[in-house]
Amino acid sequence: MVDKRTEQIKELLPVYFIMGSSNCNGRNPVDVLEEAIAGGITLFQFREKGESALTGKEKVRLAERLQKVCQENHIPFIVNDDFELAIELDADGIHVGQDDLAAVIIREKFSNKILGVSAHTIEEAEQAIKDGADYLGLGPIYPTRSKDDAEEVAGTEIIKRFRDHGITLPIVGIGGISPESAEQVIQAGADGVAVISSIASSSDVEETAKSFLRATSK
Ligand code: 3NM
Repeated sequence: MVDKRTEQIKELLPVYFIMGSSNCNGRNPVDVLEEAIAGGITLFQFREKGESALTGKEKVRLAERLQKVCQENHIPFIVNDDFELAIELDADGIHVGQDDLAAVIIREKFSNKILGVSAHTIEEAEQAIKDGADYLGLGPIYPTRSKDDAEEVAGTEIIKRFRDHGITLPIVGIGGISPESAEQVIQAGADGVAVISSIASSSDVEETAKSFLRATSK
């Protein structure tokens, strides 16, 4: 039986937009987020990474502005990796990778918030499930330029493999996903797609977000 929390998480995942200031082609991230929300994104993650990433007070200030936009539009606000920031802002959730603070510790301190974990192997996925993850991020599905230390391209097969193994936790595919490829990711067994560049650097952010929504709701 699928529980209510799992169903609620699945509903948030179809078009999971991720970005920070360095992903927006010099545009104001607040404007980009507003346009993405107008196009129908279902969840947002603040991921301030890379060489030109903001730090300290500037990072917090941007996070607060983006969180406010999310709150006004009833889109949950997830923080990538930075547990202190997630606590400080009382974010709706946190997403961690395998090299970040252990999911089990976060779940202990962040008991009723959304917890996402990136996994690349069945073992990592099973550990994340034990630790109390709400969803798994699997990738990179396709080649990506948005993550310097990305693993080898896994293809949509990774999603099929995890589902065939009996993993029922909600899954988002991530890495190089476009509106054209999103449907394949869903067909492989994902509940949604997590996207940075295709939306953040689109010349028409709202229309691109709409295309993702159409592709994932087929
Ligand atoms: N994590 P884009 S790939 C943040 O494989 C991230 O775990 C990945 O950005 C993983 O949509 C990735 O621009 C980057 O390819 C996704």
